[in-house]
Amino acid sequence: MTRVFSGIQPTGNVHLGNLLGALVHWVEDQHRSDSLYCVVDLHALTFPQDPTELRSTTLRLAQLLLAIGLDPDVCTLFVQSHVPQHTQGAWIMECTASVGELRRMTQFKDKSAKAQFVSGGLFTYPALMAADILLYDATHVPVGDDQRQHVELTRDLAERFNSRYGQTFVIPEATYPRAGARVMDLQAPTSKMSKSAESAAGTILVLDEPKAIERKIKRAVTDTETEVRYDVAAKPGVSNLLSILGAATGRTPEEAAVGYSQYGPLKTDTAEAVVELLRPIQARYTELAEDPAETRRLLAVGAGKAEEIAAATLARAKEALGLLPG
Ligand code: ATP
Ligand code: LTN
Repeated sequence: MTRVFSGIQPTGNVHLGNLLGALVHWVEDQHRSDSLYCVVDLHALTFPQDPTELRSTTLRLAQLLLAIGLDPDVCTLFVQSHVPQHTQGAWIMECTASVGELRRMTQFKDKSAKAQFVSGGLFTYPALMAADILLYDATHVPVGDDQRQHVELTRDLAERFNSRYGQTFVIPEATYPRAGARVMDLQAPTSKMSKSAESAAGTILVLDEPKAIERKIKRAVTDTETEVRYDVAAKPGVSNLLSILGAATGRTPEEAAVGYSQYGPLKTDTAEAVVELLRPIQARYTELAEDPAETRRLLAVGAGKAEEIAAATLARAKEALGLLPG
């Protein structure tokens, strides 16, 4: 049996790139594997957060994940800080990783170069992520390209621990979304759609109103030709619209291109497809948002299921390390 684990940080708003590049695959995977999905609020603390905002973003992200189709009867959905084994496992992983290894993480280099305040947690972040994964004996970790190096490090740490202390952790493997799932910025189609983009006009949020979605897609950057063709290098803007249209309607970008000879109709249909894709998600989200107590109940059930697995793995690791049983 495969076991899937993945995490998403409760920072900023979920955009179409997160949805098509990652979250729709989570929804599919839950039916194929034993899956755990985690709102990684402790990872968000690597940068100072406003407490009120963090609390509400964490709850809203969980509601959005439920609205997208994660079914708490099928998968395990929980909040990282609700399962205390994550921080305990992180310490063990910090003591397994070398400073040199952590220093080589490109995400740390990028983020610390831009930050005014660089916390110790930002540096040890990959050790917490390794603990997230290893505590659940995950075999597969669906992530975007940016997390590739962190999953590689997780494998190295698990192997090192196992060879020092005996077989304890399962060695996980990263899985990447199929090609074409990388959604680009509508205003700068050679960069990925991102919550930290310069212009909000290039990013479609999952909770954007239909009018806003239509406006953003209508104004999307294309090129001076008129031909509709999927060619990422020569026509990044048009190709991005075709991948979005394709992903929203279950087709490849090439299939989506058939029948278009002008940009106008392509944009109108892409906007309509995105609005239709998001409509049921937004409706379910609105319902869930009216009953925060129910979401918190579901998260408590998820945390209970997660803790059962995490506690057993942590006990195994502590025993292997020679920590005196309490
Ligand atoms: P941002 O660049 O907006 O900060 P992110 O990568 O930080 O986005 P996360 O919340 O860290 O987003 O990641 C959630 C998931 O969404 C990750 O698996 C990430 O790879 C994926 N993802 C983010 N942006 C895109 C995109 N434009 N296209 C496809 N997948 C994406
Ligand atoms: N670092 C990831 C989020 C994350 C994660 C994980 C992903 C934290 N723990 C475990 C997969 C498995 C990010 O920033 N996208």
